[in-house]
Amino acid sequence: QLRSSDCGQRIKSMFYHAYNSYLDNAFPYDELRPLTCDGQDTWGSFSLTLIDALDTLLVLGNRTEFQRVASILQDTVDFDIDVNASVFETNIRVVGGLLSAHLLAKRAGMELEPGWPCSGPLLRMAEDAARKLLPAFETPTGMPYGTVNLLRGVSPTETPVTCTAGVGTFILEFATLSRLTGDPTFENVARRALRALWKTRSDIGLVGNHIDIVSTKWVAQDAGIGAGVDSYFEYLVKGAVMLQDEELLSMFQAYDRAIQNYTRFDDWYLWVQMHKGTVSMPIFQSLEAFWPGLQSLLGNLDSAVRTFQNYYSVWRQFGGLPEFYSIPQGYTVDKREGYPLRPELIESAMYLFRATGDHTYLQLGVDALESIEKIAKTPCGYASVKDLRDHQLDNRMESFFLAETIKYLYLLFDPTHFLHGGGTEGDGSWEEGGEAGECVLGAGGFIFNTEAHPLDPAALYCCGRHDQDRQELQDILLTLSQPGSQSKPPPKQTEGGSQSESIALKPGEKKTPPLLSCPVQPFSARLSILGQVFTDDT
Ligand code: DMJ
Repeated sequence: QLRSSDCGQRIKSMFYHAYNSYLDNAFPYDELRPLTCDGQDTWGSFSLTLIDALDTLLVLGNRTEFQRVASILQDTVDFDIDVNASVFETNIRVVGGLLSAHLLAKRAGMELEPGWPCSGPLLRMAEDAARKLLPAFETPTGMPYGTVNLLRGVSPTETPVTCTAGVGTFILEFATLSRLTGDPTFENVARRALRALWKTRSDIGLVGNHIDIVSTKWVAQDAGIGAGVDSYFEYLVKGAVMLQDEELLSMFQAYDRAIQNYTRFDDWYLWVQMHKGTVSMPIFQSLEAFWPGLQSLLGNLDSAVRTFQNYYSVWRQFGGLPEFYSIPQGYTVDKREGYPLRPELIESAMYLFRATGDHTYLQLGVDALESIEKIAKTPCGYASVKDLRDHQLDNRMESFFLAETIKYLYLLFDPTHFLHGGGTEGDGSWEEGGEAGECVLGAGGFIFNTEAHPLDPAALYCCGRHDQDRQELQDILLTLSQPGSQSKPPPKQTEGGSQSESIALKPGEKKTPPLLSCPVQPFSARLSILGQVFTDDT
């Protein structure tokens, strides 16, 4: 029953049923409407499902279709449009999807332009989309507005109230963009927003759900790990790993202490009032199901396993995860009985299977596969489940179904997939990698953004190095052009305060390992021991 290769085939068929239905009936709209077999624009007007699904094609091994779609997107998608778009969603789905596709382009057999991975058409598209989001960050606090008009910037009537995740879910994509392109603006705005948000935490160390980004007043004061907050915590952890950044990790650790203290009961996580710590909603939300995966990345396996078991029991009760589940009542919450084919529990199963090898997690994969086929399949796609009690459907197939749910399902059953890392493609070092100092990509595993778009940390260091080379050359030329001047120009200071590092070594000199790195370990392995790496004072 648990033959992984059979499951892999079934998951591929699921993908192509949904994907071909989208192409045949909905493209160029953002999403497929699986009950009426047509399309609709939802988060913008950028063929969102195609962008979100692009890297999944490669994950499933379809290089030719990846190449075809990459070139269609280059020819057809235009971000110069008069559309109000969510800053958060555009970032995680569009910028994240394009960045990931750009970084996978070589593996997909695409023709690469000189300078790749530090340049390329998909990178330019990602940059173009991200630039459209920058006006949202021009606020007194640096925390972004939630919506921006892609042509005209932020509307003067735009509400300053934004959810927490909408402020703190940029560092992965924006730092990647900055490090690849050499333009620090993106990383700087993402960091400024994170620091501003950090300052608003309550005396007991919690953040609420919605904040006024101008006045910094908390408008919704429920603190928890689910809707409105989730990926903020995810990005502190993944940002810390990808950028080897202690500041981000210590922010997360402080939050985690407060979360464990005030919100955790019997390995469930409840919602509490952010200032008092009193329970405000004793519910579990399906969006919270990413948490065991994140815990396993931090090495907190026991706790992750127990919380996963709680969540899996809810899945078994309904054959899916209802959006909200009342823990005391053991039942769904009124008007929140739907299951829009979200990925989070499958995502956690993937990480936990990698960490433990326990077949319970494969069983969840089989359950998910069967449930989705049985409840959600329609003649042209897969539909969001409106109500898990009677299996009524909604006329919507969210793009994350192809970007995340199917990708994580597939990766769950393929533990040797290249995206799991493991250092098979290099020895984890980029220092002397490749001929003539080329980058060694894929050497340290991948970091998934919150929409399951894999980012290759090695590329950031390659292009960062490329940028430093350029800067160093410029500095040398500058020095030489000042006759008589022997002095070295002062090192460049980044916003984070750390010095830009020269890669030019003196003969016999050894390169100092970058902060917090474990040079020969894949990033995925580093994640699993992060707790030790970062807390060991010795
Ligand atoms: C996705 O867009 C992302 O995973 C986001 O972080 C949360 N919501 C959906 C999936 O449920």
